[in-house]
Amino acid sequence: MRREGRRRLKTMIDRRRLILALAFLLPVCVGLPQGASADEPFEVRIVIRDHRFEPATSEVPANRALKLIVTNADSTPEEFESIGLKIERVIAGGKTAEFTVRPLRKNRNYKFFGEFHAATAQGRLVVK
Ligand SMILES: [Cu+2]
Repeated sequence: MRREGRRRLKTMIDRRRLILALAFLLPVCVGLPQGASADEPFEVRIVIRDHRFEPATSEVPANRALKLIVTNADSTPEEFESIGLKIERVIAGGKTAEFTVRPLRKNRNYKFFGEFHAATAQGRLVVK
């Protein structure tokens, strides 16, 4: 009987440990903001305005998929192009285009430009 009691006590302690562990872990999981997970693509928002990119330079994390969201705030179309990223798409005035970019290596730069206004529409991603 004493042995039985000890076993029950041990089970109770194990259960308490489990509950304690869950109590600590749960807020960690729930507390993460949506989209902050490293599995989710990192969002980069770029606006074309007056035939320039805003911002012209965006820092992005290395080794993580990216979602490039490019809004053309001009009334005229622009061709968003990047040779390094293998992107080329015409974005009509007032429209937004999204591009999925593979994880990139650290310390690289990827230039992009607006082919219809290449004199001013120049930008780059800097991978940190
Ligand atoms: Cu082109």
